[in-house]
Amino acid sequence: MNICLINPWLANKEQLDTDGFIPNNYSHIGLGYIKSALEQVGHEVTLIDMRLQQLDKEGIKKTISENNVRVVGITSYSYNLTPTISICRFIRRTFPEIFIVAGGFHPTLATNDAANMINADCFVLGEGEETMKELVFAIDNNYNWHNINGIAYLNESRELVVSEPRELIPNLDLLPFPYRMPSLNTAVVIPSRGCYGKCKFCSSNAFFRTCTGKRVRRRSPENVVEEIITIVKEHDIEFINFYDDNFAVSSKKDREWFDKFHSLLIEENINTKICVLMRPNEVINSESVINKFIQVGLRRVFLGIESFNQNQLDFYDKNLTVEQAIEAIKTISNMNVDLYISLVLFDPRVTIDEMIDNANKLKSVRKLFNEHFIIKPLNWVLIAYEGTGVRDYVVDKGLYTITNEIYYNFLNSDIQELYNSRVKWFQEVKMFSGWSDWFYTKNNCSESIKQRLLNFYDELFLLDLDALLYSCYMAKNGALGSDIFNHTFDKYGDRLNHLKCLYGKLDEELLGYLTYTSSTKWLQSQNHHN
Ligand code: B12
Ligand SMILES: C[S@@+](CC[C@H](N)C(=O)[O-])C[C@H]1O[C@@H](n2cnc3c(N)ncnc32)[C@H](O)[C@@H]1O
Ligand code: SF4
Repeated sequence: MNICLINPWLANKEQLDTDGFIPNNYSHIGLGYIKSALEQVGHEVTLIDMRLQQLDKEGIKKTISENNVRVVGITSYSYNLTPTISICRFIRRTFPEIFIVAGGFHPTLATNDAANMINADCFVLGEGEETMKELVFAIDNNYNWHNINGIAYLNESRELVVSEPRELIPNLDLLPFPYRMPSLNTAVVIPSRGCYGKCKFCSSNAFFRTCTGKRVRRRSPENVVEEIITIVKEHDIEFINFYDDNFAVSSKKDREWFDKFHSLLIEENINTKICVLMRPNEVINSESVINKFIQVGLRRVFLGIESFNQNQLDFYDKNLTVEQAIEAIKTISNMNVDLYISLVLFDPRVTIDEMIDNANKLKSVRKLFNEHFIIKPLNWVLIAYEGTGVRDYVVDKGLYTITNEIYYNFLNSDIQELYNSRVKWFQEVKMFSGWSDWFYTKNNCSESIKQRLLNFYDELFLLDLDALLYSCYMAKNGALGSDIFNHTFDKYGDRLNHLKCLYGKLDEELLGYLTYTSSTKWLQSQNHHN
């Protein structure tokens, strides 16, 4: 049967251009897995990545018409629900006979909402490889598909029906390698699925908990290395992003896994640059493993630090102390590997004193700045995704402004005023978020530009924190958002203008080096080619 899988466009073009650290060049691996699984049992599958291919609805229409498609599968996140709704509506109108399936994080975690908003015949919950194969088999043979595990649909009375949960795939080695679109110079590999963490804000934690079966599953080192070899041979790849939720190295079992993986990389003489995501606690006492990894290509570690305030960490159920967080940062920044940390400033219940504590500690962390470790500031707000504990908290406290929105009011009115002022401040500094990928850039630019960039980031970080602390004290004294912003701007406007000037000069000199720019160039060449 002919099937078309779609990764929708983002909410708007501005989001695409200001994704900050996110290069716009990843092929959607979740859909890549579904495509390979369906092809393995003989189906013809076309994958449309609207973002990567810069395709609009007409592009979808053309692909569906040319390929005689009977089933469309669309992936849906909470952050791009609006385009998902609009694309499904368009497909329904243009091709009423096509069976539409929606899967991914939003249908899994907000099934009722997804079913009522997205015009699809069936929603796949949890991991989709097996469910989609069974669904397509049933449709192909005119069998009843309503009893398949891991799905939901609206019945004739528009009531939501949810079938038995689908078990998580126990042995990931049995899956065929995911299809990947040719993309610039970066590939995503998923060596494991699931995480032992219980973070209250985390959709991934919530997603895997909706399913039955073992949550954390790691592919064998042999299987991961075989995929890497395939990627390196078939695609012109410079970076490989390991998107495990947590690349674990701390337990005895993890270290045995790593030793095998390490020896295979050496045996196969693989030379690539690898980035991993890790919980900070994994790093502590793991220097020797990480150093070994650096020898075979580890180039960047991403740590979810979240906050330097213990109350915030505790509210998130991060199971981490501030001391551990700082130790993890120190450990990595002393190594020959780049460090990226993820932070949250605002959450539904944060107080001004906690915010001040967090900002002051952040400022002290700046002392660790070096070419491996810089922090890009700007606005970090905890999002209350459906299915998470933070969402439950927000609902419980009646903090929602609009139903089905991920945004909320803050419990504390001074934080609300501070936030309102920061939204305006962000308008002033958001131009800087276009600096896509320092870690990539610095390896490609001259020593003098590198130094100027480092100074620029340092000044930007300090300015943002000084402005934040100043705003916090005003909010603590009961000032309103617009006053907080105006006074902060009066005080820091000159420093901001100085940075804008620096930015303008660096921007011109750096055009050739940014991944952001090169991926834009690549997209243009693809369009030209088409
Ligand atoms: C890689 C990744 C990225 C990459 C690439 C994203 C991409 N679209 O490919 C980058 C770095 C670009 C990225 C960015 C962001 N991400 Co991200 N990212 C991930 C990560 C770590 C892995 C995704 C992945 O490849 N998983 C492995 C594959 C196999 O799983 P999958 O894609 O979910 O697909 C499976 C099932 O969901 C299902 N399925 C999915 N779609 C469909 C469709 C059909 C038809 C069917 C049948 C089944 C099905 O079957 C698949 C196979 O089993 C996840 C966390 C996670 N554990 O998944 C977060 C995650 C998806 N990201 C998230 C977020 C919030 C973001 C950002 C908004 C972060 C930010 N603040 O900027 C941005 C937005 C990106 C953008 N603007 O497009 C959230 C989404 C929350 C939500 N509820 O929607 C997640 C869950 C992280 C989290 N802990 O909350 N991300
Ligand atoms: C893959 S984790 C980082 C690595 C590792 N799993 C960890 O938690 O330390 C993803 C990061 O995205 C951020 N994040 C996840 N869910 C979020 C949400 N709902 N709102 C804001 N940021 C979020 C958090 O900072 C989190 O650390
Ligand atoms: S450790 Fe990271 S991936 Fe795991 S639950 Fe917490 S935020 Fe999510």
